[in-house]
Amino acid sequence: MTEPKLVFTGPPGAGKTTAIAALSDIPPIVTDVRNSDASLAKTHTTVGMDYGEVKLAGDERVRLFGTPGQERFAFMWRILARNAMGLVLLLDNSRADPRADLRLYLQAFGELLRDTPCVIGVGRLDTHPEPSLDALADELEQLGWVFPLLAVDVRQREDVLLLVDTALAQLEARQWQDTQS
Ligand SMILES: Nc1nc2c(ncn2[C@@H]2O[C@H](COP(=O)(O)OP(=O)(O)OP(=O)(O)O)[C@@H](O)[C@H]2O)c(=O)[nH]1
Ligand SMILES: [Mg+2]
Repeated sequence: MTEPKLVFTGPPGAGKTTAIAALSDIPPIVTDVRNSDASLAKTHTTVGMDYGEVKLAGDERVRLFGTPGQERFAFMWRILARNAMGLVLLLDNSRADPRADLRLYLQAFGELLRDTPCVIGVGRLDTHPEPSLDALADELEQLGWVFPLLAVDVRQREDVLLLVDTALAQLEARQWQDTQS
C-alpha cells in the first residue's frame, strides 16, 4: 500500500486539529485562526486544513489531513477528499444534535464513501452519554451505512491511533477482497 491518505472530518470542535496533533510524528501543519463565531466555545478554528504524518508498524507512513469543520468551508471538504483512502468522522456528543452532524458529514462525503472505508469516533460520551453509541449505530443503519463506531478522546494518542488502525484494517480487507474477485 502506498502512503495512505486519511481525512479527518466532523463538526467544529469535534477535535480534528487536536487528533492530528496528538498522533502526528512531525509537527502538524495547522491553519487555525482566532474564532469569531460565538456559537463555538473555543478560541481557534481551522480555515484551511490540518496536516500530519504517522509511521505505523512496518514503516508504513500514513498522511493525515484534517478538514475545517465549519460548513462555510465545504469547498475544502471536496478538495481534501480527493484521493483519500479512508475517512475518520469525529463527532462531539456535547453538541446540540450529534445525529444531525452524523447525517450532514456522511452526506457531504457520500461520494467518497462509495468506495472508501470510514470509521466514526464519538467524543465526550463520558459527560454526554446521549445519544448512546447504539443509538448512533441505529441512525447509521437507517442511513444505509455500516461503519465502526468508537468512543474516543481525541486528546489521547492511543485513541486516535485506534481510529487510524480501524480505517486501515477496513482498507486492507477491501484490497484483499479485490484480489479475490
Ligand atoms: N474537556 C474535554 N475537551 C475535549 C475533549 N475532546 C476534545 N476536547 C477539546 O475540544 C477542542 C477541540 O478543538 P479542535 O481540535 O480545534 O476542533 P476541530 O474539530 O479541529 O474544530 P474546527 O477546526 O473548528 O472545525 C480542543 O480544545 C480539545 O482539547 C474531551 O473529551 N473533553
Ligand atoms: Mg480544526
